[in-house]
Amino acid sequence: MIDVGRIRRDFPILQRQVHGKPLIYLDSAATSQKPKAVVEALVDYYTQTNANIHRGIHALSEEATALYEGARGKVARFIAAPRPSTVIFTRNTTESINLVSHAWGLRHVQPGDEIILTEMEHHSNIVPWQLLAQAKGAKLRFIRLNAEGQLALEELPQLISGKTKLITLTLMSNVLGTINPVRAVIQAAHARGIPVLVDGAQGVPHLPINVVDLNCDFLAFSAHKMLGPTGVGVLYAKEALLEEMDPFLGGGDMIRDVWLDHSTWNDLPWKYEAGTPNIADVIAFGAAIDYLEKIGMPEIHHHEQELGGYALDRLREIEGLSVHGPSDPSIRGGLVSFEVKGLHPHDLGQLLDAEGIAIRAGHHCCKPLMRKMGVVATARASFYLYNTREEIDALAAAILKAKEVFSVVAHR
Ligand code: 7TS
Repeated sequence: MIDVGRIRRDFPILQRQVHGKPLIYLDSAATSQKPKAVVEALVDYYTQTNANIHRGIHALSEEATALYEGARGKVARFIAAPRPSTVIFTRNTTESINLVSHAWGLRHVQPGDEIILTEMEHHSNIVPWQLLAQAKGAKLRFIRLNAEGQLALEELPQLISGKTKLITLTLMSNVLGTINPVRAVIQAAHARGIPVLVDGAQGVPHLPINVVDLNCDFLAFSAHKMLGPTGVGVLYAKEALLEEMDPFLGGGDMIRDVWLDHSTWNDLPWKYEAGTPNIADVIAFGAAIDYLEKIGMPEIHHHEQELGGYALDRLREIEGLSVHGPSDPSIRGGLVSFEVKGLHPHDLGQLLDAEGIAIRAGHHCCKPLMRKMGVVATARASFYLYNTREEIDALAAAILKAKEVFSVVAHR
């Protein structure tokens, strides 16, 4: 059991008011809030250490380099990567996926080849593959969803063929909350010699993850969704893939030597980190990981699943409200997308905001999924380690109030 009261004291923003009401933050799937330790790591870095890394021989530069590489070590430990050099810092999940679609995709994907995605992917795990497919004359195929918002995995054997070059899928849907059986997909893919990219943007912040045990080939995720700052993403990849791939961006730090007509590449991981990286935010991300590990990922997952189940129960009590995604809470993470009959998600979002409750309303960067679901937008409440049952009660009460306000307005 985690001590949510104590955790909340570490997040100064949770003390503030919005429109005169205590903030109830239910939008962590968009970005999480940050504990004091992360903010302090940023302040400490800029007030005590600030220098460029990997180049100076002066004390500050050496200290900054040690902190930056130390954060890489923390990320590697967090996902159980075999070596820190298999952890590449990027700007976000989106950039990590684009790194693979360029550095791996341009080399390996040929005309007529196929890449398998799923119908529940975020735009950032669709558009890079569309660009690659267009550039290479390749084709995208999709694992379909069933009515419960789960992958129709029984169709996978028919989708995989001798032309399949990669399978890419999200660990957890940012709309449906579905936790996908990525292990089964990876096993099926590897049986045919096909690598798998896991979009961990929603999964890694909430579930214990071990990349060796999972045996994924690529894993992409963002610091800002797991208590860290914006502007830092991670790409983990198997060492052999990183060794063999070409660089993504060219410039300083990623080279071993440069002549006027050609260059050679630095060792891993720096081969993929061109230019001055986001030093301060990477270091503060290390503080976020320390924080998550102190609380414990199994405990965080358990808390969120409990909250998710409670939210399903409370929201389903509301007349005219339907919840999207699996009805079984054990295959869902801590987020709930829903629809209230007669109330547009944006109107609902605004009415909840007036009560100090932050949810997200929109297409959640999943337009193909919205079309599949037959909606233009959903309302979504998402939870993290700092949320409570009382906040879900407040959400349910505010939805009931919004329904009343809206029916009064609609009948005037
Ligand atoms: N993949 C998934 C599954 C996501 O949910 C998101 C962001 C991304 C990739 C992209 O992450 P980024 O850090 O590169 O932007 N999802 C959301 C969301 O659901 N609401 O705001 C951002």
